[in-house]
Amino acid sequence: MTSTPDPLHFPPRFAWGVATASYQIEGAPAEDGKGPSIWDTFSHTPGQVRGGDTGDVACDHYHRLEADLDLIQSLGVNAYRFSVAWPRLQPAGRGPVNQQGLDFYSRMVDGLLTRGITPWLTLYHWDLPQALQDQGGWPSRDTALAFGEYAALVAGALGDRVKHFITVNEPWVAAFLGHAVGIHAPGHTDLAESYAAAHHLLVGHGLAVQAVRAHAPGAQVGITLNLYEGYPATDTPEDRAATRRQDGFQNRWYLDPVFGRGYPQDIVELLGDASPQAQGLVLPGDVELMGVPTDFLGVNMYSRSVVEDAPGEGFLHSRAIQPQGSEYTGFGWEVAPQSLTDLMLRLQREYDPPAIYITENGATYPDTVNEDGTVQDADRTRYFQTHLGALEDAITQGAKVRGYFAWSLMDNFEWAEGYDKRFGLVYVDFGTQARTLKQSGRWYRDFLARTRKAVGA
Ligand code: IFM
Repeated sequence: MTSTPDPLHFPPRFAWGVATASYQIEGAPAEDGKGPSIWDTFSHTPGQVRGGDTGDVACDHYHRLEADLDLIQSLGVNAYRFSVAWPRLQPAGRGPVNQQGLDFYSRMVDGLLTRGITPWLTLYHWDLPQALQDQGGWPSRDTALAFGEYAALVAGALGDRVKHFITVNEPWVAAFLGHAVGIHAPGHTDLAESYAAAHHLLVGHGLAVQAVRAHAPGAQVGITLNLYEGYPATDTPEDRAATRRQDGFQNRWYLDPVFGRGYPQDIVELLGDASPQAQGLVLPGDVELMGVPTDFLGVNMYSRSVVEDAPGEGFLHSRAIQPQGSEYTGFGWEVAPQSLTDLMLRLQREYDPPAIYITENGATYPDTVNEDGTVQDADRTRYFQTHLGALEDAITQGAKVRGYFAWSLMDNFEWAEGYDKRFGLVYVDFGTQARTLKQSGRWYRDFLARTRKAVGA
């Protein structure tokens, strides 16, 4: 059973934060020497993003940095997770740093530290330099090598002040939605290509960990995976086996290599010719590189999967279903807080990470601004309450969870859904750029204030 969270049950020095990503909030796509990313290209391709939306302006965060840092501070968080836009630093993906791009993130880091907020820097949240895509993108091993160089550059430039690095955000999304389903940049639809991309994202992760260790000594580094705990639709052996396959596809394909075990053999076999092994992409040393030890596992959790056997459907012969009687968010994702407890306990039991950070958790609902200017997002508020309650349950049962980042600080460019799907604690009027703290934002702020009081901070 999940409950409302008790501040006292979270460990001391817990990271309490909010999260964002560069392309989703910054705007300024061609300013101060920035090069184009695959998301600039993709969003400008007719028919790819709902309503023809692009990230050209987004939350205009690039021009509103100081005010947004004040906004973050007003929530009472002690940590902020953001991502660096690779093409701001290296406009063509390789080569010397673009100083103006670096200055922006340097100002951000200083502004956070001045406000008593710990920066959590994600190196890759999907905005690959277009120049690297033109040379083959993630399906090419060269992109992983370039990513290692970029990671060294960022760690060297900011590692004197940034002590927490996340290498890659959600490789499953970048690889599968970008290269097999085609609804994310670069918009390709080839299963084998998507597994080549996934492999190089994991190799790139390993190279980035090594780069952070070399150039930012003492910093902590890990990867963020989007994980869904799986449950069989019925208790039949067929549905249980299908759930295991789905888990291999979604979770174990990334967890196993990151924890040094290489790829799960059951999924390698199901993939056949599309597997990275069959494509000859797994080079000697790759298993060690992908599994290079990290300091924490970042987990993005939104929902669970309920799975039934479906012979002949896709290479997994399974199907995710939406159980009747459940509650769903505006994305049609089931609200399933108990699965967060189950997921945390399972990760601790099966992989034993040194620490787990929830690097994203949140919900989209169709918000409306009332006549008095308030946004009463009771559903989202309850979502945060119940998920923090579920996290508390996992912690009291032994999961080493050390931080939580709400997704997201503010409404932003939600990828293929454009501005239609709002995830923010803060409502953004995209016409005026006015920011309004929602009910959920007030709840989170007040919960954090109670937490600080409870621990005497
Ligand atoms: O907005 C995204 C984010 O960029 C990555 N994780 C999921 C969020 C909601 O879809």
